[in-house]
Amino acid sequence: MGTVEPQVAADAQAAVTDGFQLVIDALKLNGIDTIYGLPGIPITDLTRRAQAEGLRVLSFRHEQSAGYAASIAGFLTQKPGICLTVSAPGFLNGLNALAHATTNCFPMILVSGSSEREIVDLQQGDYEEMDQLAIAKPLAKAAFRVLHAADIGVGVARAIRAAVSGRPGGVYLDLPAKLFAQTIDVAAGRSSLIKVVDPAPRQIPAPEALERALDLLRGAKKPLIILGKGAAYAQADADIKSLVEKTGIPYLPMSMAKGLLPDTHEQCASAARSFVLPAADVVMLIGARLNWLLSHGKGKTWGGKGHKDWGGQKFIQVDISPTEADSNVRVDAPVVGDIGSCVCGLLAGLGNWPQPPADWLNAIHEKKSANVAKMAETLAKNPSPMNFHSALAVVRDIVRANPDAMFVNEGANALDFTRSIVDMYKPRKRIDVGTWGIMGVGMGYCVAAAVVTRQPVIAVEGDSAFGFSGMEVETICRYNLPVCVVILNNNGVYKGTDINPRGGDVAPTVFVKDARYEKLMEAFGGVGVYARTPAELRQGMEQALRSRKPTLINAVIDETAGTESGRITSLNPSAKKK
Ligand code: ADP
Ligand code: TPW
Repeated sequence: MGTVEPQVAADAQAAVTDGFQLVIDALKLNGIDTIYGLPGIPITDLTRRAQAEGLRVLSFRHEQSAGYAASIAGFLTQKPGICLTVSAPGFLNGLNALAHATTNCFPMILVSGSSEREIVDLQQGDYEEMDQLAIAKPLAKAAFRVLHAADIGVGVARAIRAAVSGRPGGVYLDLPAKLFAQTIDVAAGRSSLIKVVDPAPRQIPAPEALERALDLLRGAKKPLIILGKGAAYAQADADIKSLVEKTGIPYLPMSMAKGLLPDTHEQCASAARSFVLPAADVVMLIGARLNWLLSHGKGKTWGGKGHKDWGGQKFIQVDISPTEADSNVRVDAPVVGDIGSCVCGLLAGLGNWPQPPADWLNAIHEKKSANVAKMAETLAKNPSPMNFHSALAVVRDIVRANPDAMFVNEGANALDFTRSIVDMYKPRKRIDVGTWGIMGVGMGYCVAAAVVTRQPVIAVEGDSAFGFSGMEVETICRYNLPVCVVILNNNGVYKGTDINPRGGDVAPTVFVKDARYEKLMEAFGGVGVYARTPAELRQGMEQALRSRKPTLINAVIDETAGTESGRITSLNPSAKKK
């Protein structure tokens, strides 16, 4: 081989691109500006180079938190949240979040590096060997692997389309280590990339489906609308508000749909939930499934005689998934399409809409008033030590004064009480445990919420719930995010008073008493607050929102407060023999 002139060598070098670069280019071309991940073989250089190319690369302490962050970024932005992990164990740590995204209908792409295919497939024991694609498939909406640099553009395009089109979900993209260093001609690389056109196409509902739904709703004596997180995701806020207000129909927001219309809205029936569900005759679900969170549309919650009996309601279901209707009970009027188009179609067909019968509205109003008054009495009490109610009365005031703040919530009692006490005023502010009632989303959600919305974040966490992602307070401090974590600390899972009848170890639900969680935040330069009274809690929260400094408030509450599993005690299997 002869020697090569230096200039020629430089030109030759400049004329090729590699797998690292093509992944970055493909993401950027599709408007993706943030990666949530954790570096290591084989993706460390990908994180460095992505950062050098202007992508925001947020590094977490555990892939699960990075994954949850990506999933909720997807929910908030309608763009797939990207989680980047290393092979086998990193991939598995991220997989929980991928499954969570699929279950919750959030668009997310888990991108994992993987080991050498030839060795993995012959099971010869590679570094972090695992057939990741096969493992991801059942938990993802779709899963792809790219073997050649020239296919990176297609791989990323397919992943984006799969994540955001139709019912959104989690997508897995497998990138073997060898791919990153592969080089191809720059021009060929450039032309292999795909800018996805119309990644989530509108899906227009059939006119007869709209008519069927409107006919059913028009004839109802006791109509009810249920808004789910699909409705929040759809970002059709103004039309949803119009539909609710023009029809005059009372509505119930599911947890993450709170604030789609302000919870203080006259038509909001949350405070009369147990009255309206069994009493309603026609129920229109908009982006909500009749899963366990709605008692499967039957049973006593819905006025059915027995555990599994239909309560007699007729259902209209507005959903993008054509197979969702009839999943639990008969749906008389499915309206299949994207919520924006469906709601727009419903609005157009309203005509001269008759308001719901006054006796229905009055009955709801009465129940609401009575329940609100009862709750106000409870909230006004100031017991010592604090309990869930007296602490949450403070949180409720702070959220009312800061309606733009994002709100993260997880725990059992800490979740259930907060959901019913703390009103939300704007769409997509409340993000929580979702369809699975999962613990561990907390700090990952805080990071993504702060980064995506640039608003301050308030997180109300059970002490157990917080522990699942607690180390990410370092991440919050590192990026100096305006996050105020409030731990409702009752010394354990559900509460802190269980006793081990045999002595020795403490009971499985009990933690170290009077743990000083606030010091964890101080360890990384954030602000820690130890709050034993509502006044101390209020002061801490106000200061956190003013300063925008990472803050953790350890709100000590009565360790006897709380019930097993919060409001879902009945889901615990109970043995006949104790
Ligand atoms: P919740 O837990 O709030 O009751 P679910 O997660 O059970 O809500 O239901 C959300 C539903 O919304 C899913 O069935 C999903 O298919 C649907 N969905 C999500 N995005 C859209 C959209 N853009 N248009 C129509 N339906 C959607
Ligand atoms: C991934 C089971 C549900 S709620 C909860 C656990 C462990 C914690 C409740 O205690 P906390 O709240 O947070 O202190 P509080 O107010 O009731 O005292 N693992 C996962 N997800 C779930 N849901 C569990 C376990 C669980």
